[in-house]
Amino acid sequence: MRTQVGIVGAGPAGLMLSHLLHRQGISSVVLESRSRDYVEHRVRAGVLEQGSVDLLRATGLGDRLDREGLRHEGIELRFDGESHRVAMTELTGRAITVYGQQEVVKDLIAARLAAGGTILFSAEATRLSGLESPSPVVHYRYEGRDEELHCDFVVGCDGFHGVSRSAVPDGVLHTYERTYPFAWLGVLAAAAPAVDELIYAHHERGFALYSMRSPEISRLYLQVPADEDIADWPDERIWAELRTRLETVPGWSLNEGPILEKAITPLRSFVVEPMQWQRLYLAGDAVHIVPPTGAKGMNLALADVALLGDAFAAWYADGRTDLLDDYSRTALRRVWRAQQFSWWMTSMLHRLNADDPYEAKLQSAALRYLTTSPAYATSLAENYVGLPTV
Ligand code: FAS
Ligand code: PHB
Repeated sequence: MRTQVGIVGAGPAGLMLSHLLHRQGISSVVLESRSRDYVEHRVRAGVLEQGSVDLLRATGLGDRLDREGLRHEGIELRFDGESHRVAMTELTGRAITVYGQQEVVKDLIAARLAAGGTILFSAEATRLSGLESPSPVVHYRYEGRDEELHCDFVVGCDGFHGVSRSAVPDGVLHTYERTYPFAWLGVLAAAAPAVDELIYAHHERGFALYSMRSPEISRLYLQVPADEDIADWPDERIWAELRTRLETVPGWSLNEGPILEKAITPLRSFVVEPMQWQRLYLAGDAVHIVPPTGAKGMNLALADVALLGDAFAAWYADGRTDLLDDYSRTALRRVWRAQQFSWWMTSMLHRLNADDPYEAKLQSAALRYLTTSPAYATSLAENYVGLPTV
């Protein structure tokens, strides 16, 4: 098989890139190791920055998003038995939209297939070769056979556990990493959200987050130890802990309902530099991971490929290499901004080490300052809704 841009991974990054390239008349093939049903039902992120919403609308993918997405102009911080709203739109003129990652993925797959695009599901990329040559190859396994995809460029959008990053020879990439001694236990529940904006709660027993997917579906998270076993968390224990950490203001209670899905996700901060080697470009979770406290994961993936889409368009239209050469440096500016913001939100809102009361006091002081300093609140707000430029 031959195409101009070979893309490994049908997550938000890979699918959006294929969509953007198509709009520029550039061919691409997306190889995805899982089935279509699996990727369309995988529960992950839920918050779209203003820039991501603008990108989806500008590329013809705004209809269902505008119909079903929930626009939020603020978030709530809960700590020390109080709740404080950060009026993000008032402070920045921009907003977020709550719209599940799997909905973004469904819309992108539908758009690609409707436009005659090629997405091979259950096609696992096994290795990359010829990346130093003008015609690299993606080797993949499909329907029991070893196949080859010949292309001009390969883009690794295959997430943290993908094969693309490991195709770069040793010594080329620099890895920056931070792991956290805690994880998130996330649940999807058939319960109408008791709030119309997200609640970020700092509690002596640990962090909690009240989010949602629709007027019928809530999405809630609890900070748990990194080595926690989900088997130790029967539904009733989850609800009891959520009540303890979130029902901290008088007269407010959360809505409970059947838990549809629950999982524990480790928290990690991770960046690989550069995001390109020879004819291989890397985007999204394949090169950077943020703890989800800042709701940046999916948005960074979309921002990376928005840059790449323009860079490939300049190459194929005018043979320009400047945008391709600048891709890594330009993308990394936004990546490190999001890394710092996500680490800051995580450090301020999670229970760090229980036997250090001084640290807990510092966290309360930072949270209180957010409620008294418009400048500090604006800093949180502008990072949360997404900075137009970085
Ligand atoms: P993705 O991981 O979405 O997509 C990569 C794709 O590549 C996958 O479909 C994978 O199957 C495929 N692939 C891998 N290896 C391959 C191979 N060899 N051949 C072919 N295909 C291959 N962010 C939030 O803001 N909120 C959350 O609650 C949240 N929850 C998360 C939970 C989990 C378990 C994870 C891993 C991430 C979560 N994130 C969350 C972050 C998430 O949103 C990511 O940032 C986002 O999925 C990144 O998108 P992509 O880079 O496209 O990678
Ligand atoms: C989510 O809705 O899944 C979500 C929202 C905000 C976050 C992380 C996850 O910070």
